[in-house]
Amino acid sequence: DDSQIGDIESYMKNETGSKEPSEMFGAAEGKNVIFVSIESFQNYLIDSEINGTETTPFLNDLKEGQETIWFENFYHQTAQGKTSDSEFIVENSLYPLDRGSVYFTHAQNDYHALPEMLNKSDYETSVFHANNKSFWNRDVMYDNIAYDEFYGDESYEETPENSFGWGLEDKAFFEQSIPYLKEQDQPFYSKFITLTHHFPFELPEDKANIDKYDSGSTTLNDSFQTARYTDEAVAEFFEELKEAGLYEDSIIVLMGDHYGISEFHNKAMGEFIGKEIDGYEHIQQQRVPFMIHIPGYEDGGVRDEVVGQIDVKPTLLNLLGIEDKNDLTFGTDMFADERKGFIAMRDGSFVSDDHIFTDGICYDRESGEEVDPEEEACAPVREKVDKELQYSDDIIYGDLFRFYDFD
Ligand code: GP9
Ligand code: MN
Repeated sequence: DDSQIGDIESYMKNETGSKEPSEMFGAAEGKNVIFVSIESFQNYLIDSEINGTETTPFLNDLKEGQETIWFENFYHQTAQGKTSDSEFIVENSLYPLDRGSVYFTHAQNDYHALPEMLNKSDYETSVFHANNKSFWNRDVMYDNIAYDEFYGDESYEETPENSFGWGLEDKAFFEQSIPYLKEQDQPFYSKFITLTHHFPFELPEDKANIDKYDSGSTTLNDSFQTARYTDEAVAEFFEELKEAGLYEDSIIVLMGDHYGISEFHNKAMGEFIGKEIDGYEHIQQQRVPFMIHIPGYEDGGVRDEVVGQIDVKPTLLNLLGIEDKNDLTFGTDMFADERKGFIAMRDGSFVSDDHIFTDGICYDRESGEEVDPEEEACAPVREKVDKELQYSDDIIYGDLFRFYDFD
């Protein structure tokens, strides 16, 4: 009922970190936002090499440049809804559900999502994804949260040469998207969802520019080839944006949507990274790339704050100089000094500044050592995590935002 929203509102306004504008407020004011959701990309790929060849030469260089801010401790927070969960978290700064996909089960709820907010600030908003529009119920959800345009598979030309497996390859996807992107009124917010680096990570051999890894897991072995392909596709996309005259006035945000290598491949992954995968390392493997590229920016580099998908919405709004005191988010602007101090996973695991907690074990974040259970070091944050996940579920199951006045 509507009495519940009161407590939740005060929690979201007062206890999820600073809501004041940060140092980066307005740093990308009026710019277009090109948001690239990179399928299944995890941080093990970044700076990795197979037989002396870099897997992601473009992304490696990009993150080193002064025009890019790279958050090396950025965690995905998705559950069974995979890509759709990552979209939901980014758009709403709410948590996904612990089973199913919110995109399917609660697509008709009242939300206060990023595209709706951007529309009010005169942005044209769109999504590009070369797959069936009803996959993950996107057509319904996108309509509800007010994206202006959705370019699905019928907007692309698929041939036997430019597609395999899941469909259109990323290189063709970006190339064919450019004419549509040019049609957008500026400023625009456009989300691109890639597909090539998707399980089972099979790439036609003549398109592979890196060897496979050699381990007991075909999945892990093959993943380097599709990752390399997608890295090349993103590199080409940057060039195409420049040629189209769209680069200078845009910021480009790159994010991995969720893990690609599941825990069934822990043995092979452990060999690859050179350490055994215990609970601590399993959580660390949930880090995915998050880079903000701002053409002309001179103060980029690596940042080590503990951040996650829940923080993306407030961060982007802050960068664009859009302040909305009534918005309700569980995340915090990544550039804020005063942060909430933890990233919660859907199963109750978490990463805080000092600890990593999962499967009932509390680890020291820096050393990876188990903390003596008697100390209950993780207990205070655990309570907050459980409360926050419960609040998020209450909002979704009760459709509670319909009782809250965002204006
Ligand atoms: C499908 C694509 C992949 O459209 O987003 O979905 P996933 O299996 O990663 O959730
Ligand atoms: Mn995905």
